Amino acid sequence: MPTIGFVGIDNAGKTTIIDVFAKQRFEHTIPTVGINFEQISFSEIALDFDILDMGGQKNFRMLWVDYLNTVDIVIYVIDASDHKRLEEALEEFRRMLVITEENNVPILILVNKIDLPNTMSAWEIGQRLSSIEELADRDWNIIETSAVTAKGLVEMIKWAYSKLTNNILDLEIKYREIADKKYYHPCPLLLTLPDGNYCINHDNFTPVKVVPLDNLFTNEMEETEEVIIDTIEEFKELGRMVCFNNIFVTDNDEKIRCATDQTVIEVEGTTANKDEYIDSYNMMHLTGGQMCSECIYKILFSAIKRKVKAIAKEYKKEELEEIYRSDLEKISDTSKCN
Ligand code: G3D
Ligand code: MG
Repeated sequence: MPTIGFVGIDNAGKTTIIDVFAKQRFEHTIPTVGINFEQISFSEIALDFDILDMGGQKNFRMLWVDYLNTVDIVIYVIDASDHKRLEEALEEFRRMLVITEENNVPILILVNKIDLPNTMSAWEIGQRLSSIEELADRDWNIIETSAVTAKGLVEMIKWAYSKLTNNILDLEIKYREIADKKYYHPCPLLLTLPDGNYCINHDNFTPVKVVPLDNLFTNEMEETEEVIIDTIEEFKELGRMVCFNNIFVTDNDEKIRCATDQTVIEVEGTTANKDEYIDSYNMMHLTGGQMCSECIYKILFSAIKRKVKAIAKEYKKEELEEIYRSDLEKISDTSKCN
């Protein structure tokens, strides 16, 4: 089984990124002690990876020497928001290059936490890297990622796949095209319940009526329209935006929309971004569909997390922890849907 080594100084985000795939949820991480092993299966591409999560704290970095010789590729994670520790991250990067020189394994650099404000870009960090002599003869690439919004994670898997198999991983959303618009059905924002209804909010269960999209474009339009209008009214009374069972995008759209009333899809005050949606849809497929609700919710709630981080300075530590905890409960509580 091929092995990917995740390396980088502590707090870069290695464990969080691995957890998105291995545990399919976004949780608080605890600092990695020593080395963690994970195995990840991508059912869509029939590929299993061993993952080595190498503790980045100073005491554990000597372990890199032993383990880096067992990996097939290295993913080096840098915290793009931590300007103060960039030098340290680059210094350890150089050390990693020396350790892996003989095996000459390909290296992917993740400029991570790109969702946070005032981050360094892949271009800026790439400039710094290009002056490192030891990197000159290596096969390397650099991308921006976020374990919170899932940005770049599909690209990361595509890169790993191509290095390990010499094939290109082709991931495309399978849309249906109707009336010049691309539809995905059913909307993955909805969790299917055993009784055929859908649950749109993990924390606040509401059964959602299913309105088949095809009827919108047939002679039965009148009746369907009534159903839609009724349902929209019903949900307006509940004070909540609702997507039925379809979403659509046009090439010009940046946000994803409900196919029935064309509103931008919003859950708990957070709008769903098309790119983030596409990334998470692809991740869902890579993991055999298991990621659907977790991943989508992770993305939707990431905006709340971003807001919390942005106003962090105005809060006391305890207040912040409380907000964080309730956010995380919303993300992970699927009990009311099941
Ligand atoms: P490490 O394994 O490289 O040491 P961790 O790092 O995965 O433990 O992550 C350290 C902290 O960074 C965690 O915060 C984690 O939630 C956060 N983090 C990881 N990736 C991202 C990201 O892409 N964006 C943002 N905003 N935060 C990220 P906590 O608060 O849990 O200690
Ligand atoms: Mg860790």
